[in-house]
Amino acid sequence: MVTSTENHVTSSELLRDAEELRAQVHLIVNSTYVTDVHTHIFPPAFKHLSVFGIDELLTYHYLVAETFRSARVAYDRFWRMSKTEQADLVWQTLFVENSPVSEAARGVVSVLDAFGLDTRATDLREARAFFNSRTLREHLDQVFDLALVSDVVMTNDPLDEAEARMWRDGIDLDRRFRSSLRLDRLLNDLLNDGRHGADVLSRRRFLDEWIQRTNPVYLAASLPAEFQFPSDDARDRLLREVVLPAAKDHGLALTLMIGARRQVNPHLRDAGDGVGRADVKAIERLCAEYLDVKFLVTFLSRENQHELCVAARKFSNLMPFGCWWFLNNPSIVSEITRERFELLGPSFIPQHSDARVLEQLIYKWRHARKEIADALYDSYARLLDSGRAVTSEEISRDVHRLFSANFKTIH
Ligand code: FIX
Ligand code: ZN
Repeated sequence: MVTSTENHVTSSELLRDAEELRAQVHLIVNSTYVTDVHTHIFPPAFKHLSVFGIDELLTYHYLVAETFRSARVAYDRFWRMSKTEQADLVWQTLFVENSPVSEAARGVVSVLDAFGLDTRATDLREARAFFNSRTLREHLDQVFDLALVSDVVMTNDPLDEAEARMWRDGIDLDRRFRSSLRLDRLLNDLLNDGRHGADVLSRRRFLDEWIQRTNPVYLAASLPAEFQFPSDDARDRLLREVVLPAAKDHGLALTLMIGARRQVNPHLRDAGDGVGRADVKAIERLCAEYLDVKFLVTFLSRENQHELCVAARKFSNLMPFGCWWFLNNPSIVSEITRERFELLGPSFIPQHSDARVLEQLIYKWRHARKEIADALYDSYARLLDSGRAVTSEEISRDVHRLFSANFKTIH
């Protein structure tokens, strides 16, 4: 907890001056460690799954999609290139020939700047030399410190053979990395493979075995925009007969990420997914029927955000989290976070990074903290106008709740 600050405000002093209030909010938001509740990063023990450095940062699928909008390169030619060649093309296209003003491009600038590297370099020599000189373990510690991240939740797929093998062989897990079991293949791919409703018992056994092996903080799935509950399909049956009973029996929350339209343009590979507006009523029905299961929910469509807040007011087993993927832009993060404060007070999880490359933790959290601090300041300033000042102790309590305590309530 922050007890005093540069301008010598004591923790219990009422903050009646707007500028002092703003300074305190920014100071506290920018010094409180966060639990990152959904990422795709892995510790070094996961070998090739643990990725970092400039080539990985530049070949992030967000930037690949943007590169195709400006570079004259055919899909198959791009995919035949080595990672180094792809990174060179992305840098040349988005950072040399254009100003990197998109959120994903600015993110790379923020990372380079955090390490004191030239953000206007005309090639990647300096950046490559720097990242190659790092030992992964030290680098990992520094990235977590720079991002003020205490721990992260990985996305663990028991149906990915390479990852499953590592778990079976035994992994000495860095305690900052928590696991979550991702059930997309179990829930979605089955719909297409003709084995409708097949084998509920063996799937439950499989899930129990992996829950035991990986000790996850939650079970998770992403669902298409068309997701309905209830529904007369195999997914509904698997949810009711396998996933929800397993969540209940093991005391695990279910995280649902709804609204990705997979492979709208398959030529773009990982960058080829789009967005669709989903039906929030499906989540209301799920929460109403399974009051003893906790649900962490995020929607990809901006149009679903207000309804998600309203649903969360009705169901205390529903925890909205994050501004996912195409929503993770300052203007939209600002809008959603303000809407959530107004409808839910501090009872939500404002952001997750979705980082795929280690150093993305730095920019995703720095950028998010700015929007969260601005939105929180405005909430307190309105409160002040209405006749109630807050103390820095209360700000610390609220930020701690947003950044880690709300997540702890679900596991
Ligand atoms: O389904 C997910 O967890 C998505 O976040 C990813 O698959 C997506 O590709 C992504 O990286 C979004 O940020
Ligand atoms: Zn993700």
